[in-house]
Order: sequence, then C-alpha cells, then structure tokens
Amino acid sequence: MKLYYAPGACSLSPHIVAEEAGISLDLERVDILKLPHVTEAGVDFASISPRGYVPVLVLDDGTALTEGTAIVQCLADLAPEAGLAPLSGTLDRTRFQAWLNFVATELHKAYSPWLFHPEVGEQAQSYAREKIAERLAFVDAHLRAKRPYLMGERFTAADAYLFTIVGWSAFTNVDLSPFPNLRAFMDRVGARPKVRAAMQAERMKTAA
Ligand SMILES: N[C@@H](CCC(=O)N[C@@H](CS)C(=O)NCC(=O)O)C(=O)O
Repeated sequence: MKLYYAPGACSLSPHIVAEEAGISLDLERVDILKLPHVTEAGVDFASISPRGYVPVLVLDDGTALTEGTAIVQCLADLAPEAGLAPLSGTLDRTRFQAWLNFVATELHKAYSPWLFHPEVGEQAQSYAREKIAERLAFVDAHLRAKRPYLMGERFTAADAYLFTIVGWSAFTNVDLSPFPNLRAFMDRVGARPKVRAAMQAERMKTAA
C-alpha cells in the first residue's frame, strides 16, 4: 500500500493510523506548495488524485482511495485488533464518525485554506480564528469530561486526525492557551511512540 503525503499536512492522520495499526506503508511525498503538484518520483500528482490533494492511499490492487476520513476507517478496519475504530454497525462507530466529521468540517476546513493564505485578508482570518476557538472550547470541555481521548479511554483514528489539525495552531497563530485539556491531549498523543515514528518519517519536529 502506498500513501501519498505532504509533510505535516492532513495526510499525517492516516500515516499515524497505519503506524498504530502496524500496517506498513510505502510513502511518496507530494510537493503541494508548487503547481503543478509533483511527487518525489517526478509523477504529476493530478494523474493520481484528480482533485490534487493529499492524502491518497493506493491499495495493493491499484485502487486509489481519497478523503482522509474514509482512508483512516479503511486502515483501522484492516487491523480491528488495534481498536482504532469501533466496530461497524455499532452506535460507538457512529459517534466516532461524528468526531471524524467534526474535525474535517469544523476544524480542518476552518484552518485550511483560510489561515494558510494571508491574501484572504485580516477580517477573514480573524473570523476563522474566532470560529476555531469556539470549536476548540467544545473539544476542551469534552476532553475534561471524557479524558484521555475523544472516545474515552482508547486512542482512535479520530484522535490522530484531531492531533494533526490542532498541530497546525503553532504556525497559524491559533492560541491554545485557553484550552488546558486540549494541550494535555496534544502532549499525550505527541508522546505516543507510533505518532512520533510517523512524524519522524515525515521529518517533522517531535517533542523531546
Ligand atoms: N477533503 C480532503 C481535503 C484534503 C486537503 O485539504 N489536503 C490538503 C493538505 S492538508 C492539500 O493537499 N492541499 C493541496 C491542494 O489542495 O492543492 C480530505 O479530507 O482528505
């Protein structure tokens, strides 16, 4: 299986899930900062991902899967013993999917593209930061009641995704200081050996 990724982008989430699940991946980096996007092997990424964004997971039979929330569920279901997603058909699975969707629509797409593009203007960016702060306050309160992870005691793919997106706060000027439970969550997840392994494979900085 091959994961097309960009260092520190949302593709870190499936990368972490694969590490946690013990699934070995071939990794191919994509330069998403340049147009057209080209992979490290020199392939035009548009031929792999028509929408031009990572992550893309290519299965051994050549099937290409897109959309991070779907990819992490596929990976988690390949290794059910790792407990990275509750079993399909259960209410817990629906709750877990609600978290994935919350992170995708309320957080991921509020940080990106808005906070990565100063050309959208100060007003748009401060509105995005305000909305993000409201959503992070909700997550912080949830973690206070439910610690240590979004689904309770067990680390799931939803935590990998939340960690990936909230990790962008440092360079998008999102202030995490009002959210002590979320900061503790970031430290807790960032200290997991498999999370560190995924970050190191992407040559990201990890906490000492
Ligand atoms: N809906 C997609 C969005 C993925 C996405 O936003 N990817 C960003 C990196 S975090 C990207 O590759 N952007 C480059 C581009 O859109 O050209 C998903 O959830 O998988």
